[in-house]
Order: sequence, then C-alpha cells, then structure tokens
Amino acid sequence: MGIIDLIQRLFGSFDPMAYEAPVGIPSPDEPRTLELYKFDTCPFCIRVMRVVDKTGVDVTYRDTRGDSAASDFLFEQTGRTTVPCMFIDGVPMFESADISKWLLAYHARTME
Ligand SMILES: N[C@@H](CCC(=O)N[C@@H](CS)C(=O)NCC(=O)O)C(=O)O
Repeated sequence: MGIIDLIQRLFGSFDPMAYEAPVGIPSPDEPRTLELYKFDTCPFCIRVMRVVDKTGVDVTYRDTRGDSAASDFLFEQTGRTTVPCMFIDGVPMFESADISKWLLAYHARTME
C-alpha cells in the first residue's frame, strides 16, 4: 500500500497540504526533532509507527514499557503516561490520529 492509499484508508479525504497544526503545536513546514513515546503492543502506537514506516520520517522511538526513564520523562513533562505521545521540537502531542496527520503533512511538506 502506498502513502496515498494509507492516507485514504486512515482519514478519507485528508489533504496534507491543507493541514494546519493545532494551536501551540509546531508547524509541519520545516525540519523538526521528533521523538515518539510508545510501547509495541499498543494498537494506537502501531498505527502511528506504520505511518512513520510508510513515510520514512526520521523519528526517535522511546519505549515506555522497556525504559523506565522514558516513562518517567513522559509523566514529568505531561502529567500523563498515555502513549502514543510525540514530542515535536520538545512540544508534546497526544492522540494517534492527530500525530498521524501531523506526520503525513510533515512528509508532504518537507520531504516531497
Ligand atoms: N485515543 C488515544 C488512545 C491512547 C491509549 O489509550 N493508549 C493506551 C495504550 S494502548 C495507554 O497509553 N494507556 C495507559 C495510560 O493512559 O496511561 C489515541 O488514539 O492515541
């Protein structure tokens, strides 16, 4: 399945070029440092990691089940332990659908 098919399967008519990041979240228009807090049996994390694989976006993974420092960091920064959470230049974003859309826009606008 290609990237266009993946977008349609996940989000129907989502247009990555028209996407606007939520208030407070860095825009997907320039290179960013991306860190994804996740664990491997979390279905929402798997969905985001699939988008990462398909797009080839450079994301550093932090496993909150295998690395207690990662889990502690996530809680200290956000007051939550929910994954997936992606830090975009240090700004945390929750919700797999929101993270996936941001990644698809980032791929379309900085890598294509
Ligand atoms: N609606 C969220 C659901 C995230 C979620 O429920 N994550 C679970 C793991 S599958 C979790 O982190 N639970 C532990 C917690 O919330 O502390 C999304 O789509 O990202």
